[in-house]
Amino acid sequence: MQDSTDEMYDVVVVGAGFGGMYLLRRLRDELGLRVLVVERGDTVGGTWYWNRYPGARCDAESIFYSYSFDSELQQTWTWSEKYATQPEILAYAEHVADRYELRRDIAFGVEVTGAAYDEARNIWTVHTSTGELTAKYFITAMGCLSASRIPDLDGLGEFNGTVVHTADWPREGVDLSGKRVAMIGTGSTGIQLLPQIAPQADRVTVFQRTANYSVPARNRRLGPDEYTRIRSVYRNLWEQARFSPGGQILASPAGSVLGLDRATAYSHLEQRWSEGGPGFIAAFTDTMLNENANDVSADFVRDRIREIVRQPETADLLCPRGYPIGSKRICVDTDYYETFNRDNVELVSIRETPIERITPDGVVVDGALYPADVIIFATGFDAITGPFTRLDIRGREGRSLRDEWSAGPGTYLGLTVHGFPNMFMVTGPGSPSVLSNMIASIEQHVDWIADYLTFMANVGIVTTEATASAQESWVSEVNEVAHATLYVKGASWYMGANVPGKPRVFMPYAGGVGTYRQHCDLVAAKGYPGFSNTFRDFEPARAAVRPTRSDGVGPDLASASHA
Ligand code: NA7
Repeated sequence: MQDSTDEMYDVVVVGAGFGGMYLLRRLRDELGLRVLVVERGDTVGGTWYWNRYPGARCDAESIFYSYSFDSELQQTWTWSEKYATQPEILAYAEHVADRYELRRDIAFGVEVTGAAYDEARNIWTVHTSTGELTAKYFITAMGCLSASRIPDLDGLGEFNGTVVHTADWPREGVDLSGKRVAMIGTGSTGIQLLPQIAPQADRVTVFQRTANYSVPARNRRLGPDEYTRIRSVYRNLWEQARFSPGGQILASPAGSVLGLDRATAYSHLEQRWSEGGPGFIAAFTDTMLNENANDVSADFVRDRIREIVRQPETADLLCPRGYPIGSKRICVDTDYYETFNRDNVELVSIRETPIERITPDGVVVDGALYPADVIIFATGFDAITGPFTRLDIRGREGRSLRDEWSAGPGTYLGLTVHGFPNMFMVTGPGSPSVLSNMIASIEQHVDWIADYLTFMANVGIVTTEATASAQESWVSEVNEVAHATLYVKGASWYMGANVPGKPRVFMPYAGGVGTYRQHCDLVAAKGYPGFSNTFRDFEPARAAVRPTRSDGVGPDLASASHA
């Protein structure tokens, strides 16, 4: 890797997950730009590189949680299960890296610590653990859940046993056989992990602050016949997915639940429950819009929990209350609730009585010591903005992104930030990101950015920056859309509620992938309003630019050159 400022890249990208890999593919191979991707891990995969805890699995269907930009790639890769495991997703990421020879332009094992826009030279200086880089464009593809969090618990440093966070699981694994395990956190991760570790461990004590709603995955193998059928319609499926609310195809809702009697509503939900997967939340059109409608699905899940879990007190603690189903991310499990029927699993609620402290021997709650040899933190992430605010990113006049976002993130389209010229974000705050199938969002963001860079080159723009007013309107749009839903009623990481002191602002765009795409496409079709630009020192050729999509042919760059 280059470690001085004497050589300039067109683009420095942070992160070689699915966002960074597709950026490299498009910007390097189709736009002909000189791109360097900086990655702190030692291979590609991002989220799927780090989150290698037992049971880690994607809860978007594998046929959608994979790229659509190359139909040959799509037609030749075979997913073995409906919901892919972490090792299989990582293998896919590595396959993609090899197929497009991405590794040669990725600096592995290098951590970006900050980046600063140099106004005089119109370049970005990117600070890394091994030196500085310079580039015309700075693009982040850091994922939304990459800044993991271990809560600040008294005495943690004195614990005699092993401490591990699920997002930093040792590659060699953690031997839990015969061990007493304390598992803290019951979000999607804890819910996937528990059924895997309970059979190995001597004992697992689960510390639950908030009970989550979880639905069964009903994961299964994808047989050859099914795969042949999928391949024959893959392109069409993706075409629909791109314009769908969640960037993947879920069964259509059965209309409003409010006009239905409970038995009819329950029979719809029963069908979703037996089909499995996150489509449960989309059983009706108004689940996320109306509290009475939401109660029906929430009651249904509580009824199932009481049926599954034999001990009534444990079942009661596991029943989520006080917030709408779906307002915190719905969890998808395999045998989570069933695992509480095992003799070696104990549930401790820390809702009213938080963890007091950690001692050398275990976890203390309400004066009682729960002995442990291993503490597993399944405590999640400083989501969405955390990956940014952990870095020192400086825009025009040295303004700090951390300060700019101290009351909540401001972006234009979730892709750019006022005051930070020539910087773009993939799945940034204000985009559908975590409310969508990430791959659908990633492809759309990267395509949009690639098209915009092409447009800039064609018309001679050398500096582009979202205007304050465009950003304000987009932030209002994001807020308005969120406040029309029940998402804002849950103390979720979507709202920053899991991190003490973080502003409570709903961060993703809740209007759906399809609607968001239309917003972005409209901006492109209108010639990119909402930006203030400076131009090269000559009369620009006003080239016609047509937006492209992941499966489309890229714009003609033969005439495009960079200033
Ligand atoms: P989540 O969904 O943020 O879950 C973290 C869990 O850890 C959740 O149950 C938290 O309780 C709990 N937590 C967090 N901090 C503490 C403290 N200080 N004490 C006790 N318990 C705590 O993260 P996941 O990794 O499970 O999932 C993240 C996403 O990854 C997931 O949605 C998928 O998209 C994949 P809380 O609910 O905040 O009360």
